Amino acid sequence: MSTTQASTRQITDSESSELSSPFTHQLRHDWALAEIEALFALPFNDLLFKAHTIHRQHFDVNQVQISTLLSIKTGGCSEDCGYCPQSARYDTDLKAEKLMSVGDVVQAAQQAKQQGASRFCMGAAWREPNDRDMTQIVNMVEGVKSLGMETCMTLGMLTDQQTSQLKQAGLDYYNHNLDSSEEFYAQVISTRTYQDRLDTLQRVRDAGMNVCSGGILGMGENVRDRAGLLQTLANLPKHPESVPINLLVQVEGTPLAESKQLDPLDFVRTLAVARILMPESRVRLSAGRTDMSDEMQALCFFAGANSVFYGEKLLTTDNPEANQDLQLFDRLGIRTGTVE
Ligand code: SAM
Ligand code: DTB
Ligand code: SF4
Repeated sequence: MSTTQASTRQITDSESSELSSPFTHQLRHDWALAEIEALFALPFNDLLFKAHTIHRQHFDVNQVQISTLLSIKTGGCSEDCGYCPQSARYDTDLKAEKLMSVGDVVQAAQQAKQQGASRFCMGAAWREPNDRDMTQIVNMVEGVKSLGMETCMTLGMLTDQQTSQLKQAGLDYYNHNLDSSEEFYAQVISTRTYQDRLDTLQRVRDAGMNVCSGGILGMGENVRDRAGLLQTLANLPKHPESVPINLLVQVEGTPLAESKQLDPLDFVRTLAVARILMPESRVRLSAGRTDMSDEMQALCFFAGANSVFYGEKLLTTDNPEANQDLQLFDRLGIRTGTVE
């Protein structure tokens, strides 16, 4: 094809309808696995075009929401999640620490706010919170909220009573990941079931909190597992408001430390499919960014990612320096103020 022909090519009917109609992508909760696998199988450019078009119909594509994480209770966890440096079962050089004081947590949140974060996410290495810790947890939520920040917590499985305590305290989001497809999940974690996780998500929903739920890529799963994870999330009665897609941080001593490296383009593909399936959700480019090039992250934002964890630490592992992120946002013309 000559250059002239290439530059005067008419867009096809299907491209045209993707570009013009905001109504072609109603929220769906009935995705079949085969349909999702077909999205994964699209040529990369077709998939990214589709995802970016949907992204543009639902969001300001130059705006990224930023949250800062804090580990409020580190290590010594009873569970056997094969990826996690905080499990007491693996020798990972991590020093276990007890639950932080409310004052220290609120101080860390204040610092995160000064650096520009709009949401503060507090994580605990627990299978589930103990009822006797709930007063301290509730005080943390109230303290962080009083700074004018959005709050998020990830504490493991919850009971109905605990979800209503958190809701009453003003917790905005609860993070609880499905991690992978139901089939692959069973190869990674034996101490609790996929159904346990779905039950907690339902309780969070019933209590009226926003749901944050996603998974981890690069654990040795296949495309069908990635499709299965996204299918389960998208077919929930309501899409999670926030969908974190983590790249496995390979921590020495964990069973998954030697997993085969994921092709970066397969990571981008998964983000793109998440964007197509859940058009109104914040898709979060989560753990693993220190192993990603700026160019790969730029592709992720193009594919539909529109939130990140911000600040030099995730829970126990490294995240890019705040300055480095600000420079990247600047180079990409991305703003981080919230518009919600
Ligand atoms: N203990 C609680 C739980 O498991 O629900 C909350 C904290 S847990 C560390 C939160 C999430 O971090 C996990 O569900 C998992 O998706 C993610 N995560 C843990 N270790 C990771 C790793 N090495 N790489 C990527 N994500 C990881
Ligand atoms: C999520 O999906 N990723 C974050 C947050 N939710 C809690 C945690 C990533 C943890 C990475 C390993 C660590 O730092 O310990
Ligand atoms: Fe414990 Fe959560 Fe880590 Fe699993 S992911 S070992 S539950 S801290």
